[in-house]
Amino acid sequence: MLVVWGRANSVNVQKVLWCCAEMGLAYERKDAGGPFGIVNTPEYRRMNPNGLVPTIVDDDLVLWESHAIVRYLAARHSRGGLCPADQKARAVADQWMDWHVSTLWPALRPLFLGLIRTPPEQRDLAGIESARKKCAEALEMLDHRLTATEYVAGDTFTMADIALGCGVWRWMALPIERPSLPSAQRWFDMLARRPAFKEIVMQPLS
Ligand SMILES: N[C@@H](CCC(=O)N[C@@H](CS)C(=O)NCC(=O)O)C(=O)O
Repeated sequence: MLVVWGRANSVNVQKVLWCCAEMGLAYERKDAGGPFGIVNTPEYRRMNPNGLVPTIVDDDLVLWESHAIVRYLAARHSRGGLCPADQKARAVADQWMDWHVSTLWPALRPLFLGLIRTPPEQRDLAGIESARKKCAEALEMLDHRLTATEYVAGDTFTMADIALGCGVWRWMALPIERPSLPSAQRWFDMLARRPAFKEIVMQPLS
């Protein structure tokens, strides 16, 4: 059976778990990272030299990097579904997944860490506000995209929605001022009606 290493409150682990749940794919999750440690043991580092989660073990394949994992699982178990069969549609899904890594998450991560993982008296308020503005600018791009299509990569739900949805939930759940982004909100509301998203991703931030 597929094994997923990683604590369930990690944004990157949640992408993998949500992907599996959407496909009805059975897996065993093993806690690692954060308070569970394990990621610095020689055994874990042999699987994932970064010492980060998630890592999956699927028969003889050991794989890390959440988007590589989501792409692999979707291509293997849901070609024509979560992984678009059409090359151009797939390239668009890849594009937005890469954008999450290169643009949205670098802005969102300091906001999340600043507000959720840093005690109030130690917060860098100017840094938090600057990250909030950067996120809002990035999400305006997503909002614009979603004026043209139902979902991120086109008119069907794909792996790109999984990658971005996990980040955008954090934006929605943080105690911050958010600009009105009607198309992104419409898309988020559709995600929020998916049982697996609700169960795996829409959890209190920690
Ligand atoms: N680019 C990697 C980033 C992985 C990452 O930063 N994981 C975080 C959790 S979201 C982690 O392992 N942090 C250390 C820990 O949990 O001990 C991916 O997408 O998988």
